[in-house]
Amino acid sequence: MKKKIVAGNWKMNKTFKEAEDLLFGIADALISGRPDDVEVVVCPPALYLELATDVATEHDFSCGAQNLSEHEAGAYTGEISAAMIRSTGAAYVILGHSERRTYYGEHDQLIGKKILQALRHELIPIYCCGEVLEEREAGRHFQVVEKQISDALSGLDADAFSKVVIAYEPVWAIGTGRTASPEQAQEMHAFIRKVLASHFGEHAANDTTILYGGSCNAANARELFANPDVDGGLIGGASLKAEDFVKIVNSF
Ligand code: 3PY
Repeated sequence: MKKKIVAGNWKMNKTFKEAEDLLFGIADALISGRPDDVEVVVCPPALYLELATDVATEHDFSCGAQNLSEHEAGAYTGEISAAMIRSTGAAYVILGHSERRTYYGEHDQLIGKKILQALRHELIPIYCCGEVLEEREAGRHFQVVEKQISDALSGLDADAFSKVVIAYEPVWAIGTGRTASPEQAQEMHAFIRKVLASHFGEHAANDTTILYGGSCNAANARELFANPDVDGGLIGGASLKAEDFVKIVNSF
């Protein structure tokens, strides 16, 4: 079932004390008002997940991790498993973010394995896809996103796919202050829905939550979220200030 979601991707930011302040800041700001039909998800560094899920449970929001291992358990120094993440009470995990693709060489076959691992442990994957600037300028953005989706998701059956959330994040809009225009976002989201329909059927595609990510902030969220195929946002920098983040939540 399609939901509206606003998810904050904190990336590698905040010390423990700062994380605590931000979590309580978000909780307080949400108390002052929020739409009933928007799920709020906070994705801090994994180290703070247990703290975050404690605050989230009391204040009616959810938490997610930013990555997980494709392995179940064992000798993988530095890795964090899906079972560990789930055991903190987290419900979501961001997978395939362009920073993981660019800096850690993650590709869609690996991301596909991570998606399966998340689903095995009842975590909802937020699968990120999106083209780089040269691909958009060369007019290949639809082709690129279609291939990413096919490579990472087409192995899922309809039931498994029904749990996946998609985030379209044009790489040229991440950390650059440049945002896709509402028209560009809508055009790509509608295209993604068409690709999903060809793999999983029209009904499943219409039920899929597709978020926009890439310099989405309190000033542009309303225009982006007004589009029929934009079901919310995956928020980077603007999720690091409680007031801005909750303004985005209230942009629906
Ligand atoms: C951004 O907005 O910068 C993001 O990468 C969100 O994931």
